[in-house]
Amino acid sequence: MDLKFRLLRHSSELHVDPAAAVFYIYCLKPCPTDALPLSRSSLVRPAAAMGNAKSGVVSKEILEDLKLNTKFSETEIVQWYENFKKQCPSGRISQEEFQAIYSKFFQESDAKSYAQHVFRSFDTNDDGTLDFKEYIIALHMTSTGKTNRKLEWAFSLFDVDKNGYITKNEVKEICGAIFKMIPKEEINSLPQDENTAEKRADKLWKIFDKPNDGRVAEGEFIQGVLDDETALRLIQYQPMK
Ligand SMILES: [Ca+2]
Ligand SMILES: [Ca+2]
Repeated sequence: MDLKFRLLRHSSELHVDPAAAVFYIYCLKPCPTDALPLSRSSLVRPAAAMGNAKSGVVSKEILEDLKLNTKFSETEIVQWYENFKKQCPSGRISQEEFQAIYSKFFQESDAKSYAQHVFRSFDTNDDGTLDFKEYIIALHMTSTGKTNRKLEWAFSLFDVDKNGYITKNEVKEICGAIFKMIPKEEINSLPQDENTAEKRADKLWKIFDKPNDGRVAEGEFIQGVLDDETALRLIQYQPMK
């Protein structure tokens, strides 16, 4: 079984977003639950003891920050950092690289615009690249299940202009991007009322915009998805196979 399908299998078991699976591919981490091959003591060295500044040890500050703000252990973060530096010696992932990884994952469809939006949602400091910290936070947010954390991320994905509200046009934009990722034969088996990007957006918007004020705040979005299984399904794309 190739890496892609192994990851798809794991992603559906663990309700991991394809975005997280893409990140696992990036760091060549076979699956989220794999035991780490190296012992903790061999991985964690104090930054000051480093003989070579380029030896790829994560800084204590970033490590502490990520331990505090994600579910990952020190050992996991350190191993991801080592892999990250191997894959990405510059320490930054560009939008083009990110799109290329997505395209590998979705070979039968066009994931380009979705990848662009995902990249934008992870690039929290808007500098056009993803650094290690943004990368680990992204992995953390997308690899949890139906939790507020993942829904906060989903909200930021839909809030294209980052103004704190989602409008119907933004829902249309993201539904359009999601739709391009769905292979043709899967589209044929979708329910009548969600088999185009417009219908999907309409259906989703009806669930969210209850007071009809034309915009949805983060809290309304998260509550809407928690209250409605259909909304949870429609905001994301889980490949069928
Ligand atoms: Ca950035
Ligand atoms: Ca917005």
